[in-house]
Amino acid sequence: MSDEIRTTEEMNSEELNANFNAEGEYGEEQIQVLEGLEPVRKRPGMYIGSTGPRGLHHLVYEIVDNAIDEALAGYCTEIKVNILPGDVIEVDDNGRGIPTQIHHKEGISAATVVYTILHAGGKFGGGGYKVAGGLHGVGASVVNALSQWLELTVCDGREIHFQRFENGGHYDEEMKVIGTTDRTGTNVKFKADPTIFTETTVYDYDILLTRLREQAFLNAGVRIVFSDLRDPENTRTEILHYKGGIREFVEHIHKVKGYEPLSDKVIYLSGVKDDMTAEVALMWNDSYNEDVRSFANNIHTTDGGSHETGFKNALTKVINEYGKKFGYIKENQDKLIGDDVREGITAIISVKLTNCEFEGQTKGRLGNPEARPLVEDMVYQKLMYALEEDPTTAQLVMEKVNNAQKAREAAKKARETARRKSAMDSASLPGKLHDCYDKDTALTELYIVEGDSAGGTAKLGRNARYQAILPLWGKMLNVEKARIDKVYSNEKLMPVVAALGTSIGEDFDISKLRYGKVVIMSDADVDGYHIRTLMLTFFFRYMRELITNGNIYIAQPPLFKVAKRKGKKEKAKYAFSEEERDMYIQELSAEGDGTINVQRYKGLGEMDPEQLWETTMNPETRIMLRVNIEDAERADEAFTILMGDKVEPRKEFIEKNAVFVKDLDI
Ligand code: 1YM
Repeated sequence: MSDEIRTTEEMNSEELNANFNAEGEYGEEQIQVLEGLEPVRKRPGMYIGSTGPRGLHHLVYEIVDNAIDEALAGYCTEIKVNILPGDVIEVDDNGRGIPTQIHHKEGISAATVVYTILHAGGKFGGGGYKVAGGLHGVGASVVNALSQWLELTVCDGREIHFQRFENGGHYDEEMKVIGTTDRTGTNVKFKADPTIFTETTVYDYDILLTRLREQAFLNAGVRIVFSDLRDPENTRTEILHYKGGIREFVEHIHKVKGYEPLSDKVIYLSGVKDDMTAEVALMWNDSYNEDVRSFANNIHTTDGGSHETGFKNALTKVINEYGKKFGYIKENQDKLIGDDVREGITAIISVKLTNCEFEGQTKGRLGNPEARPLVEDMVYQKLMYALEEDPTTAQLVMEKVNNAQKAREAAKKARETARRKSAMDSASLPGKLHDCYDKDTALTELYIVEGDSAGGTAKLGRNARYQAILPLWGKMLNVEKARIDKVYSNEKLMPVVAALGTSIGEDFDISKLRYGKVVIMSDADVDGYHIRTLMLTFFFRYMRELITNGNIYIAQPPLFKVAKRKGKKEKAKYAFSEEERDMYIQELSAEGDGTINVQRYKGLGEMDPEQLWETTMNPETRIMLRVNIEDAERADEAFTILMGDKVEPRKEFIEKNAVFVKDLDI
């Protein structure tokens, strides 16, 4: 039997039970089960991507995915997700309950198998189709493997079955009946293992909320009730239930970002082909920003892929054809390009396939070639019809895309002028750039620093061989309100563009990048946060590949210096959080007498060059955050709200993020 332990992906529940009802060596079986999870604990990164905050939150998604599958199969109407005190997660559904049938003599329950054998967490085929199944196809057993403890309770309409696992899926007792019930469903409680998630086991409410809301939009009708019950004095609950599915997703994005839509109705298109389905929802607004988000089997494909390509191709084609047919595009006018037709668009593309293939370094791109014609044909056939049905909206759209084309042509002229002035030429590097000597991008780093004073400190503190410093000065352009033609003449952004050497937008060329790492080094205060958001937004919109390619970093200067002075000797420690500060105060106090002095750094300029080097710039000792596309997306959203025209979303954002923006003068 031991050789027969195959991935359970292909088995259905009956088959699984049959397997375990067979006569066999169940004692041995159990040992195998325990060994089965060892690889996960040895290399957690291979199963959940990282053991940082992302991996931590991923555990929740894995369990929720199983409940969502049950909802999609038509058996479950409500999913509860709670963060309990101590950062314990509880997920509860009212589905059929994971099968618990056990072997009549010894007894290993099917549910135990799901939670203790690698790869046993996904759907087991057999009716319905496999939609969830997180990033690397990991499942419930992976969560168990990475938990300090996990409790599984299954109600089958008659009995309550319970089992507790500890230290990564080990158990002393089999699943047992602990009571009777007339309800059905599955309940899972777990605590992430702090010896695995060494950075943190504290969940971020907003990260979970965003993801759960996204799942509720993508699976229309599923009701998710999400609560943060960690602090009894301060609990929060959110009911996520959207009958309109991705249509409501588009409306939600507009509301959050404070965009004024061009029409009052979201355009919704859907289609089915073989065993694949595609849905698209879209709407234009008064901004210049494109927000196209694509999903495959409920997984966000941050780098797009075949489904997104299909959508974009069809959209450009339909808008051009509609424009010609109804006289909005003149005979001698150039064709509208993708950027023109997508200016100010918000769109969600969601496909469901039986077998998704994710490609690229971060597995963020859908590879399946069949998804392109699926979406392309559907959008091509149905969007034309939708526009013809609503000529008022179509007219507004055509005016908008025509304006976008004009602006693009104006930008091209501005760019050519700028080129002539050779401001874009890397031969004329910005005057304030303190370049490094090395040219090898495997080594070189550019620090973008706000203000001359901090720039001066960084210049003295750096290793001039491979670290370049670019101080920013002047008034920052509000990129939100500006079209790209203004970016080309902005005195604050142009030096960044010139120093990087890559150019921007359509002309962007990563092979010209002059530094391997581009580090935003700003103060740990409100202004610093503002500048960081702004720089990230700029990179996100005009040099996105720098982010997807992993070139953008955020420096982490310390917030406090905790020093003990005894006579002439000083011992100093640098703290990056209040907790760390308090820990060092305790540590240094415990070491005996001397006066302890705590200094709060308000800005980089308060540090001397050696301190800045040691704490923030020295590759041996510094902590740097690499920016991923999700960080950038969040910055982009924050930026849109902070800088947009709408007062209401801005007020809401500021109230929600009061700690960050309390001094911000906007
Ligand atoms: C809180 C997490 O896991 N719910 C859940 C999981 C399953 C079922 C129902 C289920 C599936 C099937 C049949 C089937 C799973 N069962 C299995 C396996 N919520 C949560 N709800 N009966 C019940 O797919 O045929 C894996 S997941 F394999 F045991 F059937």
